[in-house]
Amino acid sequence: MKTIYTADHNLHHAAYELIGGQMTPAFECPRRAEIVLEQVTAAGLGPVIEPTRMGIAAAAKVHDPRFIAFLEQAWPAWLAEHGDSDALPMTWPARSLRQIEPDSIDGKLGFYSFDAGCALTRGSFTAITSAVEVALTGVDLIAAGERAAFSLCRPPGHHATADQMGGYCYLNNAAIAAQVLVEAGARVAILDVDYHHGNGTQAIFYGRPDVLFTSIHGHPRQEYPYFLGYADEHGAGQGEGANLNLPLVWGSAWDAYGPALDAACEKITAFGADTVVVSLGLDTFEEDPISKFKLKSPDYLRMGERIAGLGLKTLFIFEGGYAVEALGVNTANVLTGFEG
Ligand code: Q9C
Ligand code: ZN
Repeated sequence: MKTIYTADHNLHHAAYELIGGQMTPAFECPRRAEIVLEQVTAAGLGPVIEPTRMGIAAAAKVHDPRFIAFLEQAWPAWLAEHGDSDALPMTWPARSLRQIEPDSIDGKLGFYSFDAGCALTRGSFTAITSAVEVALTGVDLIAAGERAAFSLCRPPGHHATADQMGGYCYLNNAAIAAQVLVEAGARVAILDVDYHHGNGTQAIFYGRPDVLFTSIHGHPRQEYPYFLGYADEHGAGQGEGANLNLPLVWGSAWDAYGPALDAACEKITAFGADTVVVSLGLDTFEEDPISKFKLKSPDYLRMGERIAGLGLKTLFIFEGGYAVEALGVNTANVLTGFEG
């Protein structure tokens, strides 16, 4: 299969994140995409192509245009207020507070985010928009008849909601791709295998019957993003039945993960999908520095085989994964397992 990649992702590079009370070098770093590119190339998976520069008008199909405008304008406003340091939110409109967009950049950063894991740097908006183009170029390949494609997006997207960034995510690459596929006539299911619940993707499609969202992730009682991802979230209104969460507890290995993946795949088959968008996070790996599942490198071959067993058109969209040394091999293993 083809991989879509652009070096633009390097323009987004947060210096630090606050973890466990310590300013720690940011886990979501440019090297992640570079090592995946290296290993996908070494595995001989197929050509690596640049994204088509179609712009991000399609992002407004799932995101609030005011949020997209905020992302575009945030850096110059931060630079004027604070100088050339990472733009980070620190105050949020939590329970008891008013939901009114402030004028100042610090207020806006809180209004349009749900955590502090989403720094904006000078080139972030270029990287964010290029990641959307990488995802949409994957859509074009599928629409043109390819069985599968790998959109090597960075920054990731699945935590981003219609109007909030968070969890290293800004625009929801997978949700935008899924929406464009739907509008092209596809019946789309999303399979989110990132360690963290894809709260943004779930929220975007929660009331809709036409896109199925399935996710296997750390249980929200234990794991980020903490406030969504329970098994009793089945969809709302017309979307009732089109959402499946399979939370697993800390320490889960393939013996628990494999059956959960089977359950997600059976739901996707029952939904009658013809296309699956895979939010491909590799932070389920046993050595991931911020995660607590225990998958091993060969397990990713099985993951790819099981996804191939769906027999559907498949768009892989890169999400999380922070054990950088093994990240490339683990990603290539999913794709190799899929190709069979
Ligand atoms: N105690 C993705 O994988 N912070 N995002 C975790 C660790 C947020 C992960 C703090 C993790 C976000 C795309
Ligand atoms: Zn993750």
